[in-house]
Amino acid sequence: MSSRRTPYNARMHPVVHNQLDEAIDQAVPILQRAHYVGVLTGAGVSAESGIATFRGSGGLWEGQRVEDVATPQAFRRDPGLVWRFYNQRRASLRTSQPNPGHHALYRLEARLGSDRFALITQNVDGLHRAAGSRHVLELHGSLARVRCQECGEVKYRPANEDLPPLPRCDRCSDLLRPDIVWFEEALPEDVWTEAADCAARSDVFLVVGTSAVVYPAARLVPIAKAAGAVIIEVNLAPTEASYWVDIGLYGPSGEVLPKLIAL
Ligand code: BJW
Ligand code: ZN
Repeated sequence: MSSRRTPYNARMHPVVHNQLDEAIDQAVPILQRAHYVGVLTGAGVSAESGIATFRGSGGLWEGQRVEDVATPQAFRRDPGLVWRFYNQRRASLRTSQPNPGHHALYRLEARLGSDRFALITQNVDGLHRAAGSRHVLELHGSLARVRCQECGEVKYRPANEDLPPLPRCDRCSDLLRPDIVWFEEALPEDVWTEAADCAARSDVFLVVGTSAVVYPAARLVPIAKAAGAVIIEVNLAPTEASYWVDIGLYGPSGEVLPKLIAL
């Protein structure tokens, strides 16, 4: 067969592919013995659902300066531009479904019980809950909620609902904003505190599909490590978190997680 026809994974990563099977075999018994499993996910876990990641080629921010759309200053300067960006993202969710990676994490929680499992996500797409996961901590907010910039009221507005170009609050008529954590904004304190507690309680901590460059989310990895967790990374390639990682499973999470969790 010519190299043009060889499947991408086999052509680009023949050695890594063999190592992947061995690494999964190593990770499975560790996961089976775990008493408490914490998971940190990022945009990569939703890539196979057709949702763009943030960084790198084809990333959401390749054609868009982050400071033009994902900061409070940007919203003050041009709320119409920011809402156009978020309304496009809400619209793209209408055709997105959870993929086998989301489903595998749901099965892991179902097997352990929600009191022995926490799914901490940086994603705002709602796909973990759509897959059935229950103990989900959304660090960076949700595309399915809006918040009044004046009175702070938060409303659930699912992505299949059209919003006007500049939506307004029913209570005080001021401008609504996406209930998303932008750069330089604090994470919701209760969510962050619970996430840090769960990381510290984990004896296995999975880091899935995140570049681990955004703080404070990335701090959860050393928090779990310092508390004695085995750190397992699932990603296409090593990341900033890899320094802390005990077992690296380098392949698409929609393929790796079902194997890891089925066994
Ligand atoms: C696959 C795959 C497949 C692909 N299978 N894998 C200097 C040092 C430390 C911190 C700072 C600093 N300067 C500024 C800060 C603070 C800042 C920060 O961290 N900046 C860094 C970028 C330097 N953090 C903040 O501002 C936070 N707040 C805060 O710190 O408050 C205190 C404060 C107050 C006042 C002043 C300063 C600080 C808030 C952070 C909020 C981040 N929000 C965003 C945008 C939300 C809006 C939106 O969604 O539109 O959240 S940023 C963006 O990045 C988004 C994501 O949740 C987040 C993480 O990205 P993620 O998920 O890791 O995606 P990618 O694209 O980076 O990576 C994808 C990965 O998947 C890759 O590794 C691929 O290989 C992999 N992949 N396909 C498996 N199939
Ligand atoms: Zn209001």
